[in-house]
Amino acid sequence: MQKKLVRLSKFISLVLRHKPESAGLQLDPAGWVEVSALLKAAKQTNLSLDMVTLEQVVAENDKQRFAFSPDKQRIRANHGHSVPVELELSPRQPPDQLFHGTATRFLASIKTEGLISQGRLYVHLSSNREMAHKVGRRHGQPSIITVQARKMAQDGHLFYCSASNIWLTNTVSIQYLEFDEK
Ligand code: HQG
Repeated sequence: MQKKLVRLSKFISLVLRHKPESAGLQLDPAGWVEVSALLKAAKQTNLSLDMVTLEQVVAENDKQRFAFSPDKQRIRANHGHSVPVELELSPRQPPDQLFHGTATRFLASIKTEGLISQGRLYVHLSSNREMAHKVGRRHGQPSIITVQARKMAQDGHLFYCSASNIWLTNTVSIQYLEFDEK
């Protein structure tokens, strides 16, 4: 993504996931806002964002972070929320294993508490190690944790798959975790 689009994507992530009020916006219960309101909010923040550019941000986004409603009148974030939204995803059968990238400095705590969603609504999991590695790198020296997802699902835990292909679940207790380093 071009630098300009990355900057816009960060602004949109902030308002659609964490702080809509900071831009004078309010998300509906499913996380949507009117596109016209978002464009107006960007303008008030001195960001140059029009519909053509917004379509580019959505289409070229490396992680498919945002989705338009079918009529393109509304937009929402596909994952990453800290504000309470009901994404209306149906529970899905996960693959046998999913992966979580984290920083090595968090491992001791994770080995005690399991994976917790911290500020976000869900624990976010990747379907491949490469993606998990990238996610972990954002926090420091990366480490990949394997989650025995199918086993968890068999035990009654729910999994959702976002429109951006990220798996979402609640707390993952330590019995389902496997660590790379011994
Ligand atoms: C860690 C990005 C200590 C957890 C990514 C993570 C993702 C613990 C950090 C999405 C812990 C939270 C979410 C425990 C979990 N003790 N640390 N018990 N349990 N943690 O950013 O998963 O680029 O809230 O391992 O791609 O890194 O923004 O979560 O390191 O899909 O679109 O606490 O955000 O997407 O960090 O990232 P985050 P995340 P975007």
